[in-house]
Amino acid sequence: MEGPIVKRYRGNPILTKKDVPYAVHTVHNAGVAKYQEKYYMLFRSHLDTGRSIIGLAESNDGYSFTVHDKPFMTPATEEIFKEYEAFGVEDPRISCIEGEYYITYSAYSKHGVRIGLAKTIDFKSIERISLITEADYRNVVLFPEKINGRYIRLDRPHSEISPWAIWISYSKDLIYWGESELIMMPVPYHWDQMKIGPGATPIKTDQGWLSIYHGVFPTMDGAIYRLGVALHKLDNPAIILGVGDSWILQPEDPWEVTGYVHNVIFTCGAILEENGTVKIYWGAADSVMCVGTAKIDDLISLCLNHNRPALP
Ligand code: BMA
Repeated sequence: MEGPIVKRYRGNPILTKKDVPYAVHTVHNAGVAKYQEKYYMLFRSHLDTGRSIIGLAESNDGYSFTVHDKPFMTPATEEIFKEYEAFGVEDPRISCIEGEYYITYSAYSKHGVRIGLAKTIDFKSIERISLITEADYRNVVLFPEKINGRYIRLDRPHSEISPWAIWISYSKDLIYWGESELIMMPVPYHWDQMKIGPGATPIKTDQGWLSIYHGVFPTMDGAIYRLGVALHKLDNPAIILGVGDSWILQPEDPWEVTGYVHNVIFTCGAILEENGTVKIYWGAADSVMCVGTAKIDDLISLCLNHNRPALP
């Protein structure tokens, strides 16, 4: 492999608040999916209040996006969602399951942060389905197909006595989840030692499910958010075949190092193309959206050949 494992697109950042036809301060942490040959991006934006809403942008090539006139998702006005989204909706992930696009997002309120599940079939309208965790959870992402007859998700519950880590849960109907299990932990004094969380929707490959996750390292100048990769067994994603020992992307460009929150690379979406490259989308410094490409084989090789254990 020559050069960095993830090649940044030269036209980064690909989306900023200047591209949004309504008043927002940021464009970041977007989920991405392909629908009818187009790329659809659901991005998070901060409002004046500091609370977040979700906008929609579309693209023919995955690099040049046009933002729709109106936000796609704002805090709900109807119960029960109204009560739990009052402080905003954040960080959407999109999983296409049997032709329908499911969106998991963080719902903030005075009660804490929990995960909402919504659905769209056409990126025109959205239907909320259920709140699928209690507080406090963030970064929940669904596998894009049922495995052994069940839906599966990666979870990130919050804990006061253990570093925040990646769990897995199962469901028959997408609403009721259980059999939860801790599957991956941060490693002490490593780039992801402070906390880890699921990132992009897992990508199916013939060698396993590739998960691009975020890992956080604490410094005297605050946290540094980087991306790493893990490979989960195809027919049983609770088994991790390998976690890449080194990160694949860290804040380096000026808009990644400085912004609303400095030193942040945070992904909610990646697309595997037919030529074996993955477009990885990331929010930079909680301010703008960027994209880069990696070869799926390089990411898998990192997981299988230069790895560390998923659990201590
Ligand atoms: C996390 C989340 C992300 C954000 C990151 C860096 O806790 O809030 O949405 O990108 O912090 O601020």
